[in-house]
Amino acid sequence: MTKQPRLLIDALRGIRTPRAPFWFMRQAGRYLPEYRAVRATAPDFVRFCLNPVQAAEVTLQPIRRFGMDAAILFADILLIPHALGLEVAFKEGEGPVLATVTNAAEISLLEAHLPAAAETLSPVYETVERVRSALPESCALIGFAGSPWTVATYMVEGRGGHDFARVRRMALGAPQDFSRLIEVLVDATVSYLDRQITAGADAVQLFDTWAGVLPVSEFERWCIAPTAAIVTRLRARHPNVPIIGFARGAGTNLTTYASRTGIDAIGLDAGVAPSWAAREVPAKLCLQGNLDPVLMAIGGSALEGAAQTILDAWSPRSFVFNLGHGITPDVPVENVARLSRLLLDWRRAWSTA
Ligand code: 1CP
Repeated sequence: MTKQPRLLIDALRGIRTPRAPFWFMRQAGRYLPEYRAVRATAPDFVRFCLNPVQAAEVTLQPIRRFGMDAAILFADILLIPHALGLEVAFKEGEGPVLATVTNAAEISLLEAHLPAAAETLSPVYETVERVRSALPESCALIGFAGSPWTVATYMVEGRGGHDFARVRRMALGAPQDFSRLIEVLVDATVSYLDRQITAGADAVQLFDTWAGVLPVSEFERWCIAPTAAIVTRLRARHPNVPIIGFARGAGTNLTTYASRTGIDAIGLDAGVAPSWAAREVPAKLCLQGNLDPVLMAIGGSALEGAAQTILDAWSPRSFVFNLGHGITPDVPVENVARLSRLLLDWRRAWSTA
């Protein structure tokens, strides 16, 4: 047990903390000059993620500057396809490029890599150990993985979110093959997150960045069911480690996502009105989000006003302040510092309980 309480973990467990804990998606990254300096010395992005000294350093950088309540492990959701033997490259200005998975034979090849996949990623667990021992006791460490649907979109499309025609066609036209792919990803993700938790992660987040691509009729099968399977299996091994689910763009599907996946906290994107979430998400779930990241680039009273709207709407509940999506490279460091100060100074009005 920790001596000092971790605000983030309390909030994720449903406790109304004196102030809202905060962290920002993609809080390590290209908007920070000290990140760019480390990045410039790495041969490529995958090797950067698998270098525990460098990955630990960039995980800690935003905490030193801004004092967030949580660090998020520096890694990438595409390390699982890499560990399953798929070629993954990050091209300058182009984002990730992957060898594509198109048929049953290629899925069998991935399956063959499954027993060793979690072990291939052991440098990540060393990063977790290094970060946990360097972090202030009161700061939580969040481990993460992509959700199977989102990771599968990259594996079938071969790249990021431009056109989801191939993955949609595979899910609808070859559902048996596609569900095998999803099962491989569920297994790999459970082992990977299990190892992150054993190494010292205090909570984990599942990123379903492309959940919004799924029509209602397929949302249950490809988003909710695999997420619920991961949650059930992780919880059996680690009953006290909170799990955050982030199904970006899921809109009205969020209510079933919240109630049927078994997650402890729900990450919300900026398309969700804070007042809607306060009303519609079951009270036992912690809310996390959901400031428009563009406001982080703009700053000033627009940023502070929108932050205040979230604080006011969610004050009666347990919540974690975050962005609706990741910080972009154009965000001025000063805006992150300003918002962090505002959040560190904020106090819950207990009378609204
Ligand atoms: O050269 C660079 O610096 C590359 C930029 C970058 C960074 C900083 C990539 C490539 N990944 C990361 C790190 C990363 N990725 C983290 C670490 C924590 C942090 O930065 O604070 C995390 C949590 C992720 C997760 C991730 N990767 C997601 C889910 C979250 C989200 O933003 O929706 C996704 C979709 C990815 C894929 C990916 N990796 C990198 C890029 C540019 C992308 C997105 C490409 C696309 O739009 O499809």
